[in-house]
Amino acid sequence: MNEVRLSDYRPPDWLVPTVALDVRLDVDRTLVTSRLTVTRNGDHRRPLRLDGQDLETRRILVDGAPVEAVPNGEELVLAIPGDSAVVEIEVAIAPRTNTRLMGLYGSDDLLVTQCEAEGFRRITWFPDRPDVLSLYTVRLEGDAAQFPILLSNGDRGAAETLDGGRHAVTWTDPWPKPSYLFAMVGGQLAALRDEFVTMNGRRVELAIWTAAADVGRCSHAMAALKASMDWDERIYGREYDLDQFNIVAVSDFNAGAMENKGLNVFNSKYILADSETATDADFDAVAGVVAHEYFHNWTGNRVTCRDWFQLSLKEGLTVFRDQQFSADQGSAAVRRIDDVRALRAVQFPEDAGPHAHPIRPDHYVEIGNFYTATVYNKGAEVIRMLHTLLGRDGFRRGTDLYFERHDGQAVTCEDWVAAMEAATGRNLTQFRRWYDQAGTPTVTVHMARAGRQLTVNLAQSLAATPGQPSKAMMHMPFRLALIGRDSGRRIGDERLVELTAGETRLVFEDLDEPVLLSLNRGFSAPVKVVAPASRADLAFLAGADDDPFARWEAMQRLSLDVLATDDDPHELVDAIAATLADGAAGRLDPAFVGEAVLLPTEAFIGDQASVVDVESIHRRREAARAAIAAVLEPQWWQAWHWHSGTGTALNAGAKGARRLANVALAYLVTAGSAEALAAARQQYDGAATMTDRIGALSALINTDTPERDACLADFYDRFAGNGDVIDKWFTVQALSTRADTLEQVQVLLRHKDFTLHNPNRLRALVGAFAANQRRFHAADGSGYRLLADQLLAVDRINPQSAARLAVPLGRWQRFDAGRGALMQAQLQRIAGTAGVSKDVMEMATRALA
Ligand code: B3K
Ligand code: ZN
Repeated sequence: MNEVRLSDYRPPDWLVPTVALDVRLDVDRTLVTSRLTVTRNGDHRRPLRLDGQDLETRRILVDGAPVEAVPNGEELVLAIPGDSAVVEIEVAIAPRTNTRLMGLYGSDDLLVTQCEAEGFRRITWFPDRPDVLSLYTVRLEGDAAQFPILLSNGDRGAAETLDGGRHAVTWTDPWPKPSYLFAMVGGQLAALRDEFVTMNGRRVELAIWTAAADVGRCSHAMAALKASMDWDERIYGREYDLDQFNIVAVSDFNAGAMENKGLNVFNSKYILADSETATDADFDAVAGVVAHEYFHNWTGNRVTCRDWFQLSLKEGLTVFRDQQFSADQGSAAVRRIDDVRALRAVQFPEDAGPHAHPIRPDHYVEIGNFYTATVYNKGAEVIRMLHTLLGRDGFRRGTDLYFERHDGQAVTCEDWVAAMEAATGRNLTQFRRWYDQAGTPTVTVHMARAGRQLTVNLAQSLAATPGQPSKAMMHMPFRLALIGRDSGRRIGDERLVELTAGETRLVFEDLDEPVLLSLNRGFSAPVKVVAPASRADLAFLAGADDDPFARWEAMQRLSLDVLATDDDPHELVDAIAATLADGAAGRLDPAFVGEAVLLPTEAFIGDQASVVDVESIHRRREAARAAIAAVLEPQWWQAWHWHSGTGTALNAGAKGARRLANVALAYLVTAGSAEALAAARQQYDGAATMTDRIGALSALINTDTPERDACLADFYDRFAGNGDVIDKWFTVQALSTRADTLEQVQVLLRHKDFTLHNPNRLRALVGAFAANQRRFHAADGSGYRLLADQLLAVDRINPQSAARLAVPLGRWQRFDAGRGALMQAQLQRIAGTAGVSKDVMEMATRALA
């Protein structure tokens, strides 16, 4: 496998100041003529090297003269005698057979592009790297009936009506951009339109394009777009810079969305939403992704990445910005808990396994494999730590300087950190290690009390990761406070301690009562904290900590402690009862209560142990759920009665109420009374929102009851034809804890609505099943075999999608020897299959290393 290394980076030999594309759209054979001005970069005699993939090259001209160059695989080398030239190349491409969904491809009746990271080379020959920035003019031509709407980046220019029912539109983007931000779309689309006036009075036309029948489901996305534009002006002083902003929603898409300049392309899942079809979580995800892609206009587009090793420069920063935006829109505490939950569910395991890599990796085979939770979510945590260390104003001075210095450039993570240092005078030398070192640090806390004095010792450590046997100390902001064990109040102010050494000692004087530690408040550092605490103390903190994250964390720690044993879970039951009582008395909001009373997932419980014991974890967790359900049955009924039937409002209060009602319903169904099944059925039938409908179905899905079967059948009939909702129907079944789940998944793989061609559908069934710890990790390896079969089948269609399916098998070292061997055997089978893609090969071989 051919490895790309950060240390091999060299500036481009040739620059391409301008690109003119002329594209004749056709589903079977699209003709692309490019006209590139190229200029020699630096003092060298090297030829011009262009990247291309799956292109039929028809004609090459240099300065108007035909050239007899023949592509060598995925490279075309052109000798250019002078220091500049005009290169014209005509190629043909075949969108219909482009199942990789990279480059130009068909989705429903549309033709659409995806270029990040290396898709532009599937459209035309080009130096397809992010440090080559060009001004683009794009003329799109096609049949006027088949492609009435023709979109590309920038501002819309002249339209032409042509003979034979054809037409053309020319788009000009005034901002230089790398090829990965190029986009074009053609097809029958309708728009939801609006406008936004920027802080300097620029009137921007906004349009969200989708099938005509779906225009009514775009208003939430439109509201989120306008809110994002306003927020970025207020918080970061960033203004939009074109007269138009277009978004297109498509059904077939590898990622969530793409920030192409002025023409974002979205997975329809992150645009279309109404209360019938989208859950509250979906509404939040739509707003979050719309904001994320919009924020990329500055963090990614105006200032872009020099090379793909710098991916976190734009992704970590933009995730942090979208998290800040979402926190400002609703309950900041619940958002933070959700962010941490996601980090722990995906990124911590990645950082602890064979695919661990720093947020700035230093080598890759296929860059598509590095769009990871580490680069994105840990990357965002690293930016958040800078925000904490520098303070809000210092951070803003830093971003202002970063934009001022680097607007229009392709830069590195080092340039970002250097701007932060220059703007604030802080020395971030040690902090830079977050960019180089993989793995989740651990902070181990000890405390010693002597009279009125308390000494707290904080020790950091970081285990070896692949390729990094020894690690240096990190610089981390660690927030902590003392909580009085008698008063239940915070003692003194919260402290922000900067951990830089192996051990840090803190001394607190003049304490009048016993105290407990409230640690890593707000999850100020993305680390694991190990601190001794009795169950009674954790239960106390779960009721008294004044930091909402730490309060939730105390409940998680208590749960993990109880679930690690076969003990009677009464401490946990009591703590949940106390939380519900605080909620009922109005001392806690329902959204927080709904989070706090949820047990950690089986996967997260497994992450705490050195060897994941699949059966015991499941048995203990189910036993605890049953006890919590039975002992607190009256409280669950009360919570359900109070909070169900909230209607369709999307404010934080209504969302919180629905959340708690659905958690309560799930416990009631677990308790198993006939009344509970009837309540679930009633909620399902009368649901005003998808949150309530899928909440009832999820509560029933683990049962063996007529209610389950009836609701499941109704759900399919009710939403047949709506892809995003039918995905939920597949997922809810794949996540069932019932013993027949694997068999059901096999049946669903043959369902007429299942296809390997649609990445959402694949994730909804196969991806979801691989997250079902109890059933995927069947002791006989049948789950692993199923996953590997699907992976190999998808690899022939879409390698990027296939490679992601290798991740769960890469966890083999975490399981018992029997399961570990069965997982390895599937990885070996994958790696040994002839013709496997480099995407999959890289993931499988790293997993086996
Ligand atoms: N930048 C895109 C990622 C595209 C993924 C390509 N494999 C989406 C985003 O992070 O905003
Ligand atoms: Zn992004």
